[in-house]
Amino acid sequence: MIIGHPDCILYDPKHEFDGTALRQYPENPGRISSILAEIGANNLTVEPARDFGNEWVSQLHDSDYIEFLQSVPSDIGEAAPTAFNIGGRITNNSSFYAKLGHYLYDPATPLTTHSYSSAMAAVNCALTAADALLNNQNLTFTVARPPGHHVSYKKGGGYGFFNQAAIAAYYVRRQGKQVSILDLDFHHGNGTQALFYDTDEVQYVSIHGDPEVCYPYYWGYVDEIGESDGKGFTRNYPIGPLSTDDQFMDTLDDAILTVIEYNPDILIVSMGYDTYLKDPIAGMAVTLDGYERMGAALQQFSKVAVILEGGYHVPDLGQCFMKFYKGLKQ
Ligand code: OKP
Ligand code: ZN
Repeated sequence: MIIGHPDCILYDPKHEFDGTALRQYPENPGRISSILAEIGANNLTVEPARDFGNEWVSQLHDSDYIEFLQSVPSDIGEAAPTAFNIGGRITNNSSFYAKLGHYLYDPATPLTTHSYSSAMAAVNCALTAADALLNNQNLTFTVARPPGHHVSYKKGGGYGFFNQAAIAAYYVRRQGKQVSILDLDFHHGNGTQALFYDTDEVQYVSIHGDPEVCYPYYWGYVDEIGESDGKGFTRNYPIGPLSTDDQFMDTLDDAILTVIEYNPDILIVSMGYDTYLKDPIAGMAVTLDGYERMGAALQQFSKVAVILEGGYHVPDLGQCFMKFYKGLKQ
């Protein structure tokens, strides 16, 4: 079952600041069209997401942060912080730009009036995908954006505003199921890690580019394993930023053993196709065949929800998705 929502294409900023210049925004609605075209070409269909309201978003994100995203002034255009709050204060009367630097943690995630609607649609897709596993489905996929795995309790960034994979995991955990999140996006899911760092309620396992050289830079080292009740329930597998299919698969086999130890009823995959060899912003040396192999390696799990995170080579993104889909489905 594949799940989508029309609001996922509303958020459409034109530019990001890449440290030197403005460039075309890589995380754009064309990503969705690329995947939908491939889904259509394979005679598959997309089911609409259900509306879960605000309840589950509010469990994992701060209410003032949610309100801030909901009340972006209509004349603001594409707003990025001019200063970050690294330990100071805001008040209820703080201006929009003061709050912007307080609630975002990177300069390359522009906030627009549509950020909230698209992020909320992506949450509803993830919740619909997870909820279907509690009923009669065994395998669900979202075709949704923006990505969410960099988003923590009250800090957006990494192209996203709500952490839909974490929210879906929390939801199934509250329904009494054991749940693991396996994060295969190129980038470390620092937001997901932070949300579950001190709890054994959700296991978080990630494979990603070495943080010494790869965004988000400051998280994802092997010795980050969780704390207090969460000790041992976060596991990180940093790998070389140019890893091949074979290297990725070797690490995936190890990561899968770690998930099997936890023995989840439900596996949530934070899936990014930005490990692809042609990815314009990240990219390892993973090929289309590599995605089929990754999918096949996950067949052993009985209930899997695949949540879309990154993947920025728009022309090939649909094929990456479909290879992974077919590898996992067979
Ligand atoms: C979101 B997801 C690299 C700049 C990276 C932000 C990347 C966000 C990725 N030169 N800027 O994990 O795919
Ligand atoms: Zn990524």
